[in-house]
Amino acid sequence: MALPNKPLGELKAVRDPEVEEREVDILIVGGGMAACGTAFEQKKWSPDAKILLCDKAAMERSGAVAQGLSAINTYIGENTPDDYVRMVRNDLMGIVREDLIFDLGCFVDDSVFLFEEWGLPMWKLSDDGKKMDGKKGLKMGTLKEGATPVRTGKWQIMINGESYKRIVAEAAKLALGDDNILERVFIVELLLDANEENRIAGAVGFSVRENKVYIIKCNTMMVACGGAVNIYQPRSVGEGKGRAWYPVWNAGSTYTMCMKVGAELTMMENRFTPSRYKDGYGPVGAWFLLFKAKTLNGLGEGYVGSEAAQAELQKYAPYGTAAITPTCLRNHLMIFEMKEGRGPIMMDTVTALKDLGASVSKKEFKALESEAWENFLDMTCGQANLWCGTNTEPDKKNSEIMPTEPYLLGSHSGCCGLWTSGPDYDWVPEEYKIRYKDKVYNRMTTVNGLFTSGDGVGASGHKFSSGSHAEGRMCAKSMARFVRDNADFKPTISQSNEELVDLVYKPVRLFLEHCDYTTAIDINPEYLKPEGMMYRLMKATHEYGAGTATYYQTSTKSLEMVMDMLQMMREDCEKLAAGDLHELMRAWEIEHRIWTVESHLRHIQFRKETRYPGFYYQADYPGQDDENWFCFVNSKYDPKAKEWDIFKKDYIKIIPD
Ligand code: SFD
Ligand code: AMP
Repeated sequence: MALPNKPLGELKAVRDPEVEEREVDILIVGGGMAACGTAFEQKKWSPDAKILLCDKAAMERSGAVAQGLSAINTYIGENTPDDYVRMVRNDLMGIVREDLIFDLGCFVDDSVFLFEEWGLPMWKLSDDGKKMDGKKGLKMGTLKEGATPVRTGKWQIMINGESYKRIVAEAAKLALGDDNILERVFIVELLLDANEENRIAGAVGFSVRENKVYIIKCNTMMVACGGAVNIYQPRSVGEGKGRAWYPVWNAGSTYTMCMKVGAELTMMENRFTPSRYKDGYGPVGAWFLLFKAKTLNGLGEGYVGSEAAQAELQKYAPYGTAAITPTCLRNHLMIFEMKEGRGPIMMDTVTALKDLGASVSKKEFKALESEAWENFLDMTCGQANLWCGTNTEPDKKNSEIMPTEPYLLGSHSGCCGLWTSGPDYDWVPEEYKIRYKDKVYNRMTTVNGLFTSGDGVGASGHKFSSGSHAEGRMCAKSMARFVRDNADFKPTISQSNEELVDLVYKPVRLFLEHCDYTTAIDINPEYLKPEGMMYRLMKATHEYGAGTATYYQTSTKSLEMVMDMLQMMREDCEKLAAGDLHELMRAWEIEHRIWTVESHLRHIQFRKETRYPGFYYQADYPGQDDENWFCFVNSKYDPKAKEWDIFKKDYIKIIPD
């Protein structure tokens, strides 16, 4: 249940927090789209199971959909799951888990139907082809009944989505019941079973509203804490620093917590460097697809069709020459122009709106103009504010777009994450199935009983909000079976409660021991604050790890250097100090970020090619090397030996071209 908002100021941390123990059958970590999917579905499949969901924030507005969205980017509709696989495979330069993508493609629309049933307004096409949004759209019937959505692209549909997350969270909360939800509880680490190798048994976390540590035992667990944001120096500075495109609260917890208990990661070298409206981070999809806008270089030229651009795309055939240019290559073309001195890149909103105006009535044009604003007001309201603040009327003045700092995620146009089992169908290769006691559990990681979904599942991007929800629901079914099959399991945790409290509250105790030594509370020879560590991490990745400082380029030597820096940061994290509960969360967030970044850069170091130009460049290995690198790169951290292993895994083609 949500605790009330805090009074003025942060709650001071005390040395000895209260401890609350819980034991459940199913633990859901995270409260975003995927976790809400699991929560909603779980009650149906495990009506008698004890379930608990922990979200670090309040579910109504937590995660990537906090501000809402104006489109659902994965709706199969009249398309086929095979075609969906082809689209994702092409966008991610060939190397994906086709079993996971196909499986998702078969289920995703059902989540979209549920959203509509729960009250999310979807745009519809009227019989004479007019776009009907809000209540007008509702009059056209539901998608499930066969109404036609307003497609922007082949896969995307328009919604009135400011309250999207509230609607999805409400259904999840009603399904679980308030007593089975802990909000404002940050999970710090997962716990393995004391008696059985490689078996999940629980998690430990703390409340950010009370001095309380939670120790939770479970039979099975789904971790969906989203992707990793604020791991690179953002382009925004000063007051704007908190602004980023993806949710700033997601700190790589999914990847770090799972890897620390030994779960295998895949494609962590992949990242998403999105092109966004400069400074406000407004998404560009609606402008490209719905408004049919084009980008211009600084000379006012539509550079995408130029000979130079086409020659660049040729280098990356067959992806570069496909009907839809992959996201990383669209970025590559922008970066190419900028490096050639032909920046900045502008979104030609003026021409797009003028052209649209010519083909529709005045009234319809007014509606489109409103949508240009609503598109941002629904999901990135800061961008609409920035337009106001800079006197930008999109029909009169073009706006600059720019590749942002990199993000790590597995549900949008990126594919890093955990290596999970595919479904147990006969067409799924054995190599893609993960078994526990001879049974295959879809979306289980290589740690027995530990599942993930959404941004957590690697090698299968382009799920977006709807796909993440659907994947969470798919996990629920697997987990229900897992709990039934292993009903006699008694989770046992090797650490004592005291040891776990020592771990979680270490930054608080260090602070309380030494904070009186200096007059400036943030400066102390005995400790450092998470804020300082954040700047250190961002500076290192920015300059050496292919951040914006170097136009996303790194090299063998830079990688070697940043690895040393990361090791030092991990050592120094032992001295992180936190005076209040918010700062304690910051301390754990930076720890999670550092581990996630390390795995990202280790993977880049291992893959000796540049598979995703436009997302990052390995200067010593430019271009793609299909002969040696048309494979997954996977890695595993051994929690006992405290060592990393990184290796190739075969890609298996399932869906023909
Ligand atoms: O415009 C802990 N996304 C879009 N999806 C679409 O379908 N359409 C769009 O229009 C999309 N666009 C978009 C999108 C996201 C953002 C931020 C913008 C625009 C501005 C992507 C989707 O939103 C995304 O794919 C899904 O939300 C991913 O779902 P999931 O469940 O994997 O992640 P989450 O929703 O962020 O939830 C994470 C949860 O974890 C919690 N959490 N809880 C406990 N302990 C910890 N240590 C935790 N760490 C995190 C979070 O609080 C949250 O509840 S557009 O760009 O294309
Ligand atoms: P974005 O707003 O960039 O996050 O994109 C939203 C959706 O539109 C995603 O499904 C993208 O893959 C897709 N998209 C964005 N830009 C383009 C483009 N220029 N061509 C094709 N698809 C695009």
